[in-house]
Amino acid sequence: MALKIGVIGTGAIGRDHIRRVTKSLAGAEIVAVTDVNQQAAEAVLDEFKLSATLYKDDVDLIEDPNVEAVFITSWGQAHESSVLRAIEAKKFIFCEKPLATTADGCMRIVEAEIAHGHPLVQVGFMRRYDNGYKQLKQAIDGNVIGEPLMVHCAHRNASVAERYSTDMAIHDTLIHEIDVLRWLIDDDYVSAQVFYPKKTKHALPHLKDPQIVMLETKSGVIMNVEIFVNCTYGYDIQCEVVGEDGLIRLPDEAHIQVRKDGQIGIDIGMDWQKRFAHAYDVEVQEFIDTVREKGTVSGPTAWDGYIAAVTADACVRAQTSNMRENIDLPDCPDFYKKEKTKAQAL
Ligand code: NAI
Ligand code: ISE
Repeated sequence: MALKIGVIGTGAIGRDHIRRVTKSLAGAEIVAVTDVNQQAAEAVLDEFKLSATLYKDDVDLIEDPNVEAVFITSWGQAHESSVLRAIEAKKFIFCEKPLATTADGCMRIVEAEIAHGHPLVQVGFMRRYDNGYKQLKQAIDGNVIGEPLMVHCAHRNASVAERYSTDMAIHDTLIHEIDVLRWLIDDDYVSAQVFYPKKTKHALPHLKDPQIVMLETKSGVIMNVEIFVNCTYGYDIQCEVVGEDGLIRLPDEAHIQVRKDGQIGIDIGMDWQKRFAHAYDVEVQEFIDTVREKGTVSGPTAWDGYIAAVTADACVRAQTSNMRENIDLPDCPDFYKKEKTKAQAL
């Protein structure tokens, strides 16, 4: 039987996940949708010729007994209440990043999931499913470069919407590196610091762009991440890990090389939808398969969402203090330690 999914938020990524579930993945169907912009939801139903129920809000959708799993792809501020309701209704949850916009909000979700007693929540940190990052992880775990010492990254968007603010460079953009670097190095953060290079003429007056964030881990690894969201030339994700015995670098997506008009060119794309298309497919397919076949979830957890939020908060503090901000992380609850071990065995 196909997994019956209800989608809350049918904007850019909600629509994209509906497309992949409907057109390219196996084992699931969209049975319900909702969006505060009801016309947007209707348009998506029409576009994919879905006979799903259109609900006026998330509460009714979550309570529909026909909905077995919920995709939360609304704006970040709306995530917490939908996740908490879905946990209460014992539905499996795939929630886009951020899990919640505050660390306290993420902690409320962690506590609700622990009280429920079984994992229900997967957070949409899709980079863990990207082939390139998986290869980096394998190399680090296989001791190919010895102990990692430094990580140099860039997260560049061609442009951003007018509403994008300086702190969104952390909560909305850097949050991907916060999660994936901690997963790669398997170490927690202890401090964060932010630097502002010369500002680009392409950023609106209210936005500081680019920014450089320095993160330090417990074992002393230093990571510098350039966030540049008006780089204009394309969507460009770079990651280089320098170890004691060598260096590994995230590969670019494989695309043909075009030699034309006296130049050599390789398409790098203009947005995240294209760059991480395969990672989103794998991430969502694994969610579907794990829920259907094992009655659980196995991807990035609510605890990972909480750690990312605490780290992001320290980075936001560092944006204004111009100081090195400490990151104090509590111990991982046994519930998530056990679930991590189980997920690795799946
Ligand atoms: P969007 O603005 O294109 O779409 C969000 C949709 O949610 C809108 O249609 C809006 O009307 C709807 N919405 C807002 N509050 C709602 C509520 N309470 N109930 C129902 N619908 C509601 O935004 P986008 O880019 O699709 O982002 C959505 C989420 O996905 C954000 O949390 C964002 O950070 C995340 N995201 C993740 C990406 C990734 O790489 N994993 C990429 C892009 C977005
Ligand atoms: C967006 O919300 C994403 O999650 C993209 O992956 C990221 O590159 C972009 O900066 C965010 O705004």
